[in-house]
Amino acid sequence: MRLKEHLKNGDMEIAQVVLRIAKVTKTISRGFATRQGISDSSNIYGEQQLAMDKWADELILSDLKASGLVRFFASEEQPDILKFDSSSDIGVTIDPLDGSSLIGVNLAVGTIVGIYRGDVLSPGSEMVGAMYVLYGPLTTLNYCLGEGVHEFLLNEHDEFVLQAENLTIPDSKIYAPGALRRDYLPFHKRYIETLEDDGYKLRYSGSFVADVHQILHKGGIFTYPGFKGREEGKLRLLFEANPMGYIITEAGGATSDSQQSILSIKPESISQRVPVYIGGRREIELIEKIRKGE
Ligand code: AHM
Ligand code: MG
Repeated sequence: MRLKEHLKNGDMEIAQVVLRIAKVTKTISRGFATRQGISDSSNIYGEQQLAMDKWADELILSDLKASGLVRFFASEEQPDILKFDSSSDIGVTIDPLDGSSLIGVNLAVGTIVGIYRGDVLSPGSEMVGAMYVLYGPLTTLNYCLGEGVHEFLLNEHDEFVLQAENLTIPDSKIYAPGALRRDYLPFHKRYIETLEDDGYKLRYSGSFVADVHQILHKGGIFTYPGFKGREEGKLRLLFEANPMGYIITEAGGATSDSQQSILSIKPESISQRVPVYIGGRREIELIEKIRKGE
């Protein structure tokens, strides 16, 4: 089944937005080969990687602006929330290419999208949907509009076709820990040591969207914590933590900043950062318990 057919029983306005973005991600997917290549020096890479980020941002921005479907648009690449001409109240957040520092070494990166009715500066629990596209050996699209997490594969005919419906996060002992160990805060250090003592295996690529995708399929925990010198962490609430947290929560997992669900946080600015724990419920309960017992 194609993405369009899969979306036909839901909110048609939101479905249109998902389809528009899905179409643009096909162009982004082709762009890795046509614009980037796998060659040249690291210096040239640096410049090209940046160009790929901005290019992806421009593509999505101009498409959604022209569509008339979206009123509010916030992107990790833009300083402010943009307001488009539209009679709808749909708000969209975009991380156009998460993990882009890995493009030059051919590891998986992705586009992350949050969807709102109204203001995007709202708690993640108010999202009406989220999706992400992962550009790996295959290009896959996962979406959730409040009724299950579904996965599509970009096939040889350039169509997103259904791979799996109603994904649920399994139980497993995988951990994907960001940040430097020497900068861990004491409660986080205890958390990581507890996982290690319990036999958790390290699986971390440095691409948030790819690492969380792995957790969705295999279980366990992704964390990019607050750390010494930056207690608010690195990852962004609006563009990264909320959409992926929404999807993992809808798949039966959970999310936390170590004290509360990330989805309950009211953002104060679009660039707000947040300590991130995303994964199975057991692992989320554990971090909150350890933090409380500090
Ligand atoms: P980006 O949006 O600039 O790509 O930054 C986000 C990325 C995440 O994908 C990843 O988890 C994290 O930054 C890794 O950061 P670092 O390499 O600094 O540990
Ligand atoms: Mg990012």
